[in-house]
Amino acid sequence: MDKYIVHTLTCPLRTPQEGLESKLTDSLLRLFFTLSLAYHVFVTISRFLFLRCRERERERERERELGGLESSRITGEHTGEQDYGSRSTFAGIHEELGIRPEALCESKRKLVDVLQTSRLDDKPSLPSVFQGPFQVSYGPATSAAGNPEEIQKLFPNLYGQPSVDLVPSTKPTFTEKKLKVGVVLSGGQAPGGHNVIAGIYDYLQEHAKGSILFGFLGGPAGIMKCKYVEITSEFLYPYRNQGGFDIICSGRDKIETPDQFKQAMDTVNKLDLDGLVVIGGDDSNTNACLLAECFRANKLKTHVIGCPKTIDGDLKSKHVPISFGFDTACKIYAEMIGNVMVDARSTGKYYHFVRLMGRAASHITLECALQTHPNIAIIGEEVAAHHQTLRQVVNDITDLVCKRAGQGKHYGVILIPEGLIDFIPEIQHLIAELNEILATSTCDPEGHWKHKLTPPSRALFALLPHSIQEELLLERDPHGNVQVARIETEKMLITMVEAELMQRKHEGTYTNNFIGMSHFFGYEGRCGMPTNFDATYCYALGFAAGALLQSGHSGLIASVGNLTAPCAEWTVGGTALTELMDVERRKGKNKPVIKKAMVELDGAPFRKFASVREKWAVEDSYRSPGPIQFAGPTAHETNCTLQLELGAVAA
Ligand SMILES: *[C@@H]1O[C@H](CO)[C@@H](O)[C@H](O)[C@H]1NC(C)=O
Ligand SMILES: CC(=O)N[C@H]1CO[C@H](CO)[C@@H](O)[C@@H]1O
Repeated sequence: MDKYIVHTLTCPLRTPQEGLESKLTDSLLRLFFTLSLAYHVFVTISRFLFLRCRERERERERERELGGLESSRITGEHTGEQDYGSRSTFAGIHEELGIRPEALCESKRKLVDVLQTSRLDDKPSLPSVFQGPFQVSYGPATSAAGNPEEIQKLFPNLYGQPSVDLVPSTKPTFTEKKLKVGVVLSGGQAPGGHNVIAGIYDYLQEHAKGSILFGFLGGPAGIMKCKYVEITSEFLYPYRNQGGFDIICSGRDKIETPDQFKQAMDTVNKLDLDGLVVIGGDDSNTNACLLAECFRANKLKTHVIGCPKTIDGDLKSKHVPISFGFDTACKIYAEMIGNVMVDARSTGKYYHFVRLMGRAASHITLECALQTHPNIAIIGEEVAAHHQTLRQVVNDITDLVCKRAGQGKHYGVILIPEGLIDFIPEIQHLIAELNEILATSTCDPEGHWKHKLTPPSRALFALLPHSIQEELLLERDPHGNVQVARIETEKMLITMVEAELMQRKHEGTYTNNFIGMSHFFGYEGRCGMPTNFDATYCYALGFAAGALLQSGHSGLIASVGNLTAPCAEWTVGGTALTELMDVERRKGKNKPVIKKAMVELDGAPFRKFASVREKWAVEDSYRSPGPIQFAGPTAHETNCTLQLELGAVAA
């Protein structure tokens, strides 16, 4: 094209014929130029529009990540949440991406692993009460975990209802009327969720043939937007005894506003539901109770039953001995910790600092310590009870490093609960001050802003490693607050121990080398194939939920007890959700909450740990339990926390 232009422009002599031709050529050329100009303008504008769209798409993506979508199948990756995000709009995202939620579930799970496949046909045992006809036996009227008058005001239709036990009877007591039931997975994954759904499904098939089970897609958003699938036997099969929540996926939305309650009512009316099972942690079960109250107050026939789910182990009470997923997650972490211990002893030169998931409570760290016998396991609740400072925690670790060095040991394993920072008051003060300061001003590079900190906070800030200082200043959530959970405590402690050892080197009290290795075990444990215990426990919970709905109960959490006995002797029933509740003042309003169960320092598991930890600190009593077993001598162990709490083994 360029050549042609050059040619026409440089042609010196023209005949008239040529003149006409060149005029024609000129106008053709002009037309061509115009067209090409228009084309360029068009391309530029579309490019601009495309880039803007992409930018907006990215923004939306970021919002979504903050919202903590619980589906790795859609985003292709985990979204870094751990209950710190606020909202997700799972169904909305499907619409935006043009994905039908139904299609998501049409792409049936394909199992290619021999072990996974072999687990599919493993039918969990059932408590003996389900072997024959049973009836309901009621306990005394219940109260609340705290502020009973307030709880009564918030739940006038449910408050005080008795807990329920299923007991054998001579003849069937419930009509086998067909039921329509919905189920929803709410919050972070925990191994065994699929078996709860399998339990509900099988219960309905066995005891109310012809019943229908709907699975709401993507968590509570699925209820609000009425996005669901019907769960059939073929659909369910590839998920039996498997980890994950991908059968219907989960989400973190809460049904909170009057509008959202209305949407939920519309959905259960539209589907004509007799029951709704909410599988979730403390917040989700609180939400389940609010729904139960709302449906009853509005005279809907839909009953609501909760199921205790969370790997963190902080949802428990007298009647709910444990939440599902805890057992599997701890065994997965214990395997990895055991491996790291063998590594420590093999190389002889590393200190492994392992941070474990579990949010505020240190149940996971304690259970893993009991299973693996580390040199140190920090228990957040103890740090709080003794008002320990960060400096003291660091000094304790450093002292042990020096002591072991004296024995010629330059390695060790240290377990750190994710919630440690929540328990050190001085860090809480620092964070509160930072939130305050950063809300109104920015940090000048010269550091003048630091003078706004109180002297103790300023001293603490100066003590922190540079990377942690940056995390504190830069990583904020959408509300502008420091993201405490993102702070890599294990790295922080390594750096601080290094600094302290350097100091001691100067003083001549330590002469060796210290190499710290950091680990965070979290997501690795949330979706493992459930242990025999979790698989069986969850299946029983599903049966319990089915039975509670069939017997016409609402506002209860399915509870299966006597868990250290063989499965046949497990007790089955439901506990009033209001009995687990207390009120908390949030934003000037009384909000019902299920109190998180923290590690009790006078409880058997902690006492057991406290009695042996000094030995573990200096001697290497490492225990490497290996991978989860489904058959063989250790396949049916439930472990330490539960055994000790229920008094099955002496502390
Ligand atoms: C719990 O299990 C034990 C066996 O370990 C059994 O003797 C007891 O009767 C069971 N308790 C209940 C309430 O079923
Ligand atoms: C890891 C661990 O401590 N496992 C224990 C689990 O419980 C059984 C008893 O059922 C014990 O024998 C195991 O040692």
